[in-house]
Amino acid sequence: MLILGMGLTGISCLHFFVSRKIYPKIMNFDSNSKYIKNIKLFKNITYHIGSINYEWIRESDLIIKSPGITLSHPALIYAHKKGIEIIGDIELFVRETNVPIIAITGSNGKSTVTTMVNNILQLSGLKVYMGGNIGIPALNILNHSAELYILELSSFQLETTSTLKPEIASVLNISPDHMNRYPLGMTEYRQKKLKIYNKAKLSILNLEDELSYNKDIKTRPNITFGVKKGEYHLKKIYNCIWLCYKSTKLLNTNKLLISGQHNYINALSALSIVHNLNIDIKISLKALQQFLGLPHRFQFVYKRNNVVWINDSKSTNIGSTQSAINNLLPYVIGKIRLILGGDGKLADFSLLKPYLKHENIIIYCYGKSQRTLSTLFPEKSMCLNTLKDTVYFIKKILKPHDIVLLSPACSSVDQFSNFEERGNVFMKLIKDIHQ
Ligand code: UMA
Ligand code: ADP
Repeated sequence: MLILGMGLTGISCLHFFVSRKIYPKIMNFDSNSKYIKNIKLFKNITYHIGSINYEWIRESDLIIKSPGITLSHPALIYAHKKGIEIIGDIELFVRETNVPIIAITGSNGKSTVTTMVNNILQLSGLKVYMGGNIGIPALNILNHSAELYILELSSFQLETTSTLKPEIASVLNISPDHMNRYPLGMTEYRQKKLKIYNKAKLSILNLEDELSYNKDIKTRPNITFGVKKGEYHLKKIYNCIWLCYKSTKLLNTNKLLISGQHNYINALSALSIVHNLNIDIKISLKALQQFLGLPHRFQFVYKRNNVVWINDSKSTNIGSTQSAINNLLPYVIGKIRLILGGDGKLADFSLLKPYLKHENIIIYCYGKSQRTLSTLFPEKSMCLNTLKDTVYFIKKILKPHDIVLLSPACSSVDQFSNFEERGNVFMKLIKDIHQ
């Protein structure tokens, strides 16, 4: 047996096997695994780092692949040709448990909705555990007392999962992402996401996002949500937006601590997901009202001299930047100073153009994709090397009523280890320039 990838997933797989007195081998193709120290702590484990050990691949009867490694990696093509079974940690997890699973995927909003559902179910007294792409490897939450699992699943994880039979499955939305991993483009990416519905007992559908379901899925048991369409929807009554179920008003969104239409939709999807679980609606609404939002997601971090700073570092694709801009445009008096940049993952950034054309938006581009991004609107774009350079530059030209928005539409890995580090650096820079 062979584990590929010495990251969070690889380590969780090692713990899983070693606790069962099974001692797999572990390999990292790159030479830089930040978890090498953790691997060395395991007794009886042999590891290989920095290249492909074809002999180990040939000898293995099962390969457990980390999501960051593409199935089209030469080592995995070789293994596939040899007829070796390749699975991921989620497949291992579902083979191990009979506890019902709520499975959530989508291009944006997964972590937010997964947390909302977790909060609702915990407040109602259920023994639930959440994990998966949210940063807690699924195998780490395997627990004898669990009544329900909530799994956030990425397209990478769904690729190597075949026997998942979720009690409830949801694709929140689909917009372009990870095009560097899908040579066949959106069709391929969408196909991986829709796999979540294959054996689901109940499907939760975003009626306004036609890419996120298909005709066949629509004929199976489902609950629907959407801004206007859907059993769960939003309704504007005078100047207030309400969360509604069919003709019933549930909650005025001004009672929520999170803002932005995308978050109201996230709340609707969380309510749709728990709909069939016999949860008192009052408890669900209470949990939603207590939810503070997750850090680095459209997070208002600082206000001074009538300038607002927003950390949306978790925006790693075009869709999330679009929603951040849409949320702000109705309220902007000064300029939106939008910071874009990082690793674009071969995205077609021209899709951002309609959202950036507003005269109040000024664009600052940094990092690996800065040139491509700056060609969208060269007349109002500026290129800088780093996030630090960008923040210091913006500081000099800020005016009252401006909004500085870090919503980079790119992954962070060109200059940071992850979106958290990027967001934390941004917040530290804001603090530094205001001292
Ligand atoms: N590696 C190689 N060769 C490669 C690729 C990776 O050797 O070609 C090695 C790296 O050196 C590293 C290890 O594999 O040591 C990393 O594996 P990994 O990238 O799968 O990372 P993990 O630490 O296992 O984290 C993964 C998810 N990462 C990815 O899918 C890229 C985490 O999601 C997830 O939280 C974690 O498992 C637990 O389930 C992160 C993510 O960015 C947040 N996800 C993407 C997203 O949300 O857009 C899908
Ligand atoms: P994911 O886990 O899918 O990456 P997050 O909840 O972490 O989702 O949010 C990631 C980014 O997407 C953030 O920039 C956030 O503001 C934005 N976002 C959250 N929900 C939605 C949504 N329903 N539609 C569009 N963007 C969203």
